[in-house]
Amino acid sequence: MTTTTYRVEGMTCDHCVHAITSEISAIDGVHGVDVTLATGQVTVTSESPVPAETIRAAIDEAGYVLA
Ligand SMILES: [Cu+2]
Repeated sequence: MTTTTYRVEGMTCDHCVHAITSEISAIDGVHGVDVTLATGQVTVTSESPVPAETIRAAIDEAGYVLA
């Protein structure tokens, strides 16, 4: 298992947390997504490292920006 923390800009409420969580959870091999709204931190647990571009695309799809 690999755990990586990213910072996402633009999240303001529980809806944002949900949108980010569901987009990243849909990535192959991702087992868990933990979002801390106050700091904008998104911690992703996956079977093997997920390419940063894949994470960026998912965050993009949800309507937010990878810092
Ligand atoms: Cu929101």
